[in-house]
Amino acid sequence: DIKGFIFDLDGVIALTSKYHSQAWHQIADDLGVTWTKSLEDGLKGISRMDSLEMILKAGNKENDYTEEEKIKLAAKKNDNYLALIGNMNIDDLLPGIPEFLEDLMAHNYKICLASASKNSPIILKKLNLARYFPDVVDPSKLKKGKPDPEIYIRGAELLNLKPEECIGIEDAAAGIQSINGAGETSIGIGDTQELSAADILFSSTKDITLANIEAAMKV
Ligand code: B16
Ligand code: MG
Repeated sequence: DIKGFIFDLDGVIALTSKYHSQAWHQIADDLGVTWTKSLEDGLKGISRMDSLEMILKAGNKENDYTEEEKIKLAAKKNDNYLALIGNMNIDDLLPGIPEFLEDLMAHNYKICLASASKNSPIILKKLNLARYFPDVVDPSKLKKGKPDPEIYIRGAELLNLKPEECIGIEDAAAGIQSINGAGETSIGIGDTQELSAADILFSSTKDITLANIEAAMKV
């Protein structure tokens, strides 16, 4: 039986994924790396330093920067990102998410956050959602980021549940891989092709309801 839900943040709860992309796009332009849709999709769910490595690799520049320079570039991306989310408020919540969280609370499901983002506590506050997430996986304590299963395994542990009692919700292929590797049920939000590994797929957050999930799990 499902007893808990583990949420990704960027791209599932709010459209911050768009701002992460814009912030990295600026850095890629500065570095002279061509920005493509596949690079943009590949960065979703990936930690800050791993994202920078991916961008440098796409431009064959992985050996051109010292560790110190890389840390500065990553810090610059975060400054770009924080500027972009400066005016974010509850209007930036994805449709259906507040209702779904209320419904989960009403049915006594356990809830936790498994975001790769070190900014997620600020964002939960800005979106007035902190009360739904007493449990948040700390991404700075992980050995490996998504697509490794560690973050979703840690989420189930925080909830005191077995992986098979948990559903993970993700917008990124790396995240779905992480949920599946943890032995949990995966829900993908987005594109069928990009998220073909998801156990259940919804095209929009509007469709994530307990009734729709129950129906999909019986099939
Ligand atoms: P930060 P998620 C991920 O969050 C984003 O999808 C990814 O684009 C970002 O690089 C990563 O967080 C790290 O974020 O730089 O804020 O620590 O999708 O796992 O909620
Ligand atoms: Mg995401």
